[in-house]
Amino acid sequence: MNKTILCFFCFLFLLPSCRKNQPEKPASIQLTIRHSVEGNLLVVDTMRYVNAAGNPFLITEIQWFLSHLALQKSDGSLEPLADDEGIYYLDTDLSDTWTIHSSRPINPGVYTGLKFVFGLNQTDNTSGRFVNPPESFMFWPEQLGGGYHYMKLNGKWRRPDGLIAPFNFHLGIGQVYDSITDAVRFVQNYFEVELPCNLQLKPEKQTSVELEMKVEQWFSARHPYDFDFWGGHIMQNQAAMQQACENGKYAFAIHILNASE
Ligand SMILES: [Cu+2]
Repeated sequence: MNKTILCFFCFLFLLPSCRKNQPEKPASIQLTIRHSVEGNLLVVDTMRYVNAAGNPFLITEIQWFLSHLALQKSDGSLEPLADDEGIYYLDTDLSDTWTIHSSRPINPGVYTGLKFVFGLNQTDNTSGRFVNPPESFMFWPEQLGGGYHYMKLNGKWRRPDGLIAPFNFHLGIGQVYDSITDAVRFVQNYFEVELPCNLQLKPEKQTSVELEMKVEQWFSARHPYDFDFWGGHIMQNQAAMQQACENGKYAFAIHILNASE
């Protein structure tokens, strides 16, 4: 066999294996945040909702952070959507905060879950981190533990005496005060959310996913949250914030919208 023919056969033999070694082109993902009450899009500023404790209430706005957003594989490994801490500020009044795009190449493949931190973890939650509004407006007072609100969920409820009272359902670092010395211990109230899904990301394709916050769950999932009992301000009430966070773990759902061709 002459050398040219031999080389040609070698080339044919090597070609498929060369192809196999080429890395797959990355995928991308777009996450849209939807705030709902009992399955319907949140309608603000009207007294149309009643929570599990029987309080008629309205919502004026919701501002919150989610961070460390990542897709999860069946072996538990994570594919983060960003190279940094992946901190996102979401605001029912600011529509441009409702969409999150992956900012790094995402490995194509099958993912079985979406994972994120509600709020900011202890390492990320440092005072002065955000210098510009709206994020900077989320600061949490230094004497209450510092850093930032995880969430400001603001609204009003109708008290049994008929008066409409404002509530600041605000979550952040909690405090436990020693009854004798009055020394304060801070409590990290952030929590992780894991949402199972079956997501197949294809090379060079953008997949759209909806992350739903089921607002009513904050007041009902595990504890009927009673505004008449807790009052309108809970930033210094760790018992109330704990109940809220235990409810909040069940306030999220994921929906796969489409994988664009
Ligand atoms: Cu507050």
